[in-house]
Amino acid sequence: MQRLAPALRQDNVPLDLISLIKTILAATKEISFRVSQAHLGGLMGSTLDENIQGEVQKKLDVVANELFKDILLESGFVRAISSEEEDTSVAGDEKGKFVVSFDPLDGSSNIDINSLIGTIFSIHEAIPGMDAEDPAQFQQQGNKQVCAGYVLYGPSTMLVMTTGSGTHFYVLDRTHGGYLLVERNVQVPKDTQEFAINMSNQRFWQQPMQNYINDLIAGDTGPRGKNFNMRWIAAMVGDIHRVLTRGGLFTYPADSKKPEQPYKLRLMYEANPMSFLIEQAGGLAMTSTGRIMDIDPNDIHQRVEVIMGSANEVEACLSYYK
Ligand code: FDP
Repeated sequence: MQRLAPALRQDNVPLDLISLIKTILAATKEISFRVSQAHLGGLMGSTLDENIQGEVQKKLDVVANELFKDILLESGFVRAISSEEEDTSVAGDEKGKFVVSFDPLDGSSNIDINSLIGTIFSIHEAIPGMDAEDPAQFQQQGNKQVCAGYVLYGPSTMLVMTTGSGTHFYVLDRTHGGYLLVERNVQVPKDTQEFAINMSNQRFWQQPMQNYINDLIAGDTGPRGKNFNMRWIAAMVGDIHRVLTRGGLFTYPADSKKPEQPYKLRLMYEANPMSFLIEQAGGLAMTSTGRIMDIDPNDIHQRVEVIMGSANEVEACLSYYK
């Protein structure tokens, strides 16, 4: 099995980006260890704080965020970072070539039940001549990402990453401490009979999504003429991993639960990196009105509607909005 650095060189990834990726992965190895220790390390439960988005921070969220922040800002490769757990972007090295957005631990509600969680990251080149302090560094579309990935802290610790030459799977080999390539150019099957959505929000969805899901549930007695299965891990990182592994449709649609906040997932460190991975694996990553990676970001914590996965099923879903 190939080690990470030669696999990246094979994809012609520049050396400075390889160095940054290795820096990110160093942090994930420590997070993987801490997650596996859980109660033993006294890291279960919540802090007394909320992040800027009003979500209660778990102790592991905070630890993972500090680890990432420190390692990235000390690396010299990074002009600025933005994180789910930071109110604003944080300046790094003025000479840093990259900006990094990350969700240090996605799926926080799974922490306490010893279930799937992961780290998501997205890398852009810094805008030449723009100050590290300037939050406009992050106003770049997803289609400008030079790398995106996630690390899943499951029964094995897996890295799923793209630098624009396909989406590849790696596994952390604890015997030598590095990530090994286990599957190159993963492909999301075009068709699927599996979908992932939080069904408890059904009454709050817009009519097109209500109609689409009703037709999936009707199965072979409805217009789709086939039965569908539903899966919901409740951590985007886990649900997208299943879609990349065996296909499926994942959606977090617009809803009217909180009228001031119609969308749940965040563009910069959830939707964009997952879109890059899904598209590089032959899937589609859309909102009901267009491609996620073509959205012009206006805020580091911007939220967005997400419909992604097997290409033909995403098209089928979008046809209900026409
Ligand atoms: P979490 O809040 O547990 O961190 O955006 C984060 C996220 O998890 C996603 O990973 C997940 O898909 C979604 O929220 C689940 O939210 P709901 O339980 O509110 O549907």
